[in-house]
Amino acid sequence: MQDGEIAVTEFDKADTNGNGSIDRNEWNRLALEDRRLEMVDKDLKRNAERRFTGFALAGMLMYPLIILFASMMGFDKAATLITDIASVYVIAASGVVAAFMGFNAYSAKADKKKASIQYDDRSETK
Ligand SMILES: [Ca+2]
Repeated sequence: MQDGEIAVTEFDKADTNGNGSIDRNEWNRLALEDRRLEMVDKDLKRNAERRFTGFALAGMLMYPLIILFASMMGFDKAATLITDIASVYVIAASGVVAAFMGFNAYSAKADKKKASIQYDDRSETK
């Protein structure tokens, strides 16, 4: 850093009026931004989980068709090999789907209780 440059820290960004401390309304702005980022994160996580579970389910449902297709195309060796791992695959994929359903139900209950940083409503006039 050269002379005359001032490093802008995360604290300086949060201290919008520059008085050197985080006031209630500045804190509330931080809390709001935190909640917003939390919601964006959760949304991305839900989408990823849903897509992953969708792929697992689609693979499980298409499995018999893939075996049929392989044997119709004359790949008998491939059909036999796919059939051999079918039992393991179906159990694993249905486990993924069951876990998705279970954790969704669990986290829906848990989310009602928590929020990371609290909104401070003492500065609001009542
Ligand atoms: Ca301030």
